[in-house]
Amino acid sequence: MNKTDKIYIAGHRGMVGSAIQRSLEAAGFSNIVSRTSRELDLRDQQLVKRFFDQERPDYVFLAAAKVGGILANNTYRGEFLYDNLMIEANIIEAARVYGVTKLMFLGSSCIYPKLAPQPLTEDALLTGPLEPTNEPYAIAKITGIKLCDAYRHQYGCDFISVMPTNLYGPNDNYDLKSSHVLPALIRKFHEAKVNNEKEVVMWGTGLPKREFLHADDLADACVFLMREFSDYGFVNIGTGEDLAILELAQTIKEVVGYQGEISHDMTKPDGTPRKLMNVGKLNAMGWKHTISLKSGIEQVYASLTGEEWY
Ligand code: GFB
Repeated sequence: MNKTDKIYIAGHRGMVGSAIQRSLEAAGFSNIVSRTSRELDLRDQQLVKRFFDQERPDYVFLAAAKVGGILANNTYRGEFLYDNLMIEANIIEAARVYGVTKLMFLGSSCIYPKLAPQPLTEDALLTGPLEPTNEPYAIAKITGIKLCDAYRHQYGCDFISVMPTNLYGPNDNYDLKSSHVLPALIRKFHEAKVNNEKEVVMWGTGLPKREFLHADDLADACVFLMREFSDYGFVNIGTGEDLAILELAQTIKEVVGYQGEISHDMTKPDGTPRKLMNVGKLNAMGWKHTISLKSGIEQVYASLTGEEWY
């Protein structure tokens, strides 16, 4: 990737896309194109083709997706499957037709079988049944990986895939119905502190374990892999460390400075018991995360002043 190459970031307003944009700009890349979802509906094949015809990007970061936490995934199952299939198929096909030099497709750690051996190595893909709460999203993301591999095989396209673990960072979603656990708990603890509430209700048992990566670390890894990785399959991106959701809640409680109790809403699902990434492949290539979970949460909490709900 040269500094003047034209780079299209699909999903530049989201947490991941905006982090990739910051990372590229900091590294001196100045020819970045993007469109909001209002300007370009990525589910519309004709519009996507027209955009690629006009802009002719050299590189594509495919970070646009319909995303959400466990409840949103489980509720809007049709949208999570259809929207994500359309977005990735339209962009990957247009990238082929309009001769994109290299494309990176971003997936998710939920592509792995629910009970795959931990930590999850890349070869565990398609070795068992998926976690039911996010099966539609996972199937769409698995299809994206397979599309990149099939296009590499049939057409020689340099299209690669990466699988990030659970993410957090600037531009996260704080809507309590659709968000992931980390932003949801930041909001819940903050509001409980401000309103002097006696308890914060978290979902499920708190026993499932999750790994969390700051979006800035993810973006750095994506730019690194765009340069260093060109092959079939994909590369896990994570920290290689996880903790129980209850431990996460206690960490956030401490950062926020909330003094009350934590209780559990057992009507909400736990989801997959554990999804810890094996990041051996990425580490062996020379990349490691730099932002610890505690300092990342402190950083996010300190910069929430602009958030509407805050
Ligand atoms: O982050 P999360 O929504 O998604 O939930 P997943 C992780 C765990 O935190 C679950 C618990 O066990 C939740 O029950 N949890 C506790 C909460 N309190 C809360 C809360 O207030 N809000 C939320 N949202 N969770 C998603 C997948 O799975 O992760 C997606 O559905 C994607 O497909 C994404 O892979 C990264 O980690 O379970």
